[in-house]
Formats: sequence, C-alpha cells, structure tokens
Amino acid sequence: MSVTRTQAPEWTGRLDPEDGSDAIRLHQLVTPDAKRAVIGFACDAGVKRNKGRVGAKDGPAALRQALANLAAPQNALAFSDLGDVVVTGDALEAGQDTLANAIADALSLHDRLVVLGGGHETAFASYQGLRKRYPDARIGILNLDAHLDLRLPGEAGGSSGTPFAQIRALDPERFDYLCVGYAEEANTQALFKRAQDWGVGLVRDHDLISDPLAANRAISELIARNDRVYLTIDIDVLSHCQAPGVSAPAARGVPLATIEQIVGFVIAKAGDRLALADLVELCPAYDQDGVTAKTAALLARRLLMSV
Ligand SMILES: [Mn+2]
Repeated sequence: MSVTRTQAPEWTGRLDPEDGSDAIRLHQLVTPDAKRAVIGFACDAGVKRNKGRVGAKDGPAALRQALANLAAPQNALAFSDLGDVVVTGDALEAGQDTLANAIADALSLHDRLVVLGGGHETAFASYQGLRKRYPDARIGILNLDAHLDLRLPGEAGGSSGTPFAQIRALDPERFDYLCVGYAEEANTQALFKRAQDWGVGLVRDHDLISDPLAANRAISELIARNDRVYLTIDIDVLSHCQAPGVSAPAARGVPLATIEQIVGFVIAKAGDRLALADLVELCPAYDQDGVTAKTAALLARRLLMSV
C-alpha cells in the first residue's frame, strides 16, 4: 500500500513527414514547461471501495495512448506531461493528498491542467489542489455525470461515490455545485434530498437529450458567480455504446455531441477561469475497440487545445 510519482512516459505515435510540416498529431506537441499540461491519477482504490468494476488505474495510460494519434488543430498548443500519481492498494487518502499538492504546484506553472483519472475519487484531490492554489477564490464545480456522487463516506472512508459530499464538508459555506446529465434511476431519493438541502444545481439527462442546450443557462450562471471553474467529466455520463469502458455504464446516457457542445461552451464562457478539468472513470479493461478511451481523448483534446 503506497503512493508513488512516476515520470511522464515517452509519447510516440504516427508520423506523416510526406505530408509536410502541418501534418502534426498530439504526441508531437508534448514539451516541458508548456502553458497546458496533463497529469495522471492511476488509482483503483476509490472504485473498489465503491464496489464498482475496478480498472480505472489503467485510465491514464489508455487516455495518453488515445490522445497521441489525434490530429492537432490549427494553431495547436503545446502541452506538458507531468506523469502520474500512482496509488497501490488502498492508499486512497495519501494518493489524494499527493495529487492535490501536485495540482497546486502545477497550477502555478501551467494555466490549464487536465487530470487523467482514476475513478471519481480524483475529484476530491482536484478540488483540494485548486483550493490550495486559490485559497480565497469562489470556486464553481461543474460535474458532467450520471451520478451526483454525493454519498456520505462510510467506515472505509471516501470512495468514487463520495467526492462532492467530502468537498462540501471541507467548506460548506462556499459549496457551489452543478451536476449536469444525471440519470434519475442512478441516484437514490436520499441523494436528491441532500442535493436540494445543499443547494446543488441539477440538469437531467432526459432534458439534454430533448434539448442539447438545456444546461447552458445554469452553466453560464455558475461561471458568472465564481472566480474559478472546476470542470469534472465522468465518462459514464455518456451512453454505454459510446462509453462501455467505465465502472458503471449508463443504459441511456447523454449524446457525445451534446457533451462536446457543453465542454466547448464552458471553455468559451469561462476562459482563464477554467484552470482545472479532469476526466474520470475510464476503465480500459471493459473498453471495446478503445472507443471509450478515444471518446475521453476527444474531450481532453478540446480542453488542451482550445484557447
Ligand atoms: Mn461520477
């Protein structure tokens, strides 16, 4: 049971020199000290404590691999790879502390950091890292997720199902949380009651299916009343056909194009206030043809490459 930091792996991928100097893919943009950066959280402990299908520990490596061969956009930005925080066994709290400190340090060097999870226990570390970097900021939390993840920690401690209850416990007065894409059937009434008591904003998956812009007003308001936005994307907000490789697949889910629209909207509205995002719950052992990793990579690419 331990926590270690690993160096960034060598990024490799397809090269197309015959197509000239514009034939660039993401693996060719990785460089130290760039404005954008990724860091991995290789951890199974949160999902295991939450009794989900384990395998999120392999998420960061699968996400890097899926990112590597994506084509770079026009005016592509370089990005840095800060390596992984690796949690062995049940060392969840120590792992979250290490990740939070790494995030706080990274945010003084990079203007946008994308964390590659890990299960949704990643969020408790992400928030604490952002809070450490900006102690006095108003922080709005935007979670794209089928689940509210507001359960209370049990005897074993926190898990991938408890991060937002843990965040609230740190700082109840400043808790500002919007959950977009939740499935009614995937959350008990106890959680909806808690969400109401804690002033949590909610946008249902059905509402996004009938109107892809259904969350935009609530998102605009969240951004407008906060100094910083923390975006956390649980890949299980997508349908199981788009995202089979997660610990808890969604039978319904929100369409990928809608999630892409939302991420683009957040980037455009929040600008510099979007300093931190994470992508969580990718579980490569259950993926099919790498589609879940690729889906997560499309979202990570957008976060890394958008100005
Ligand atoms: Mn979640």
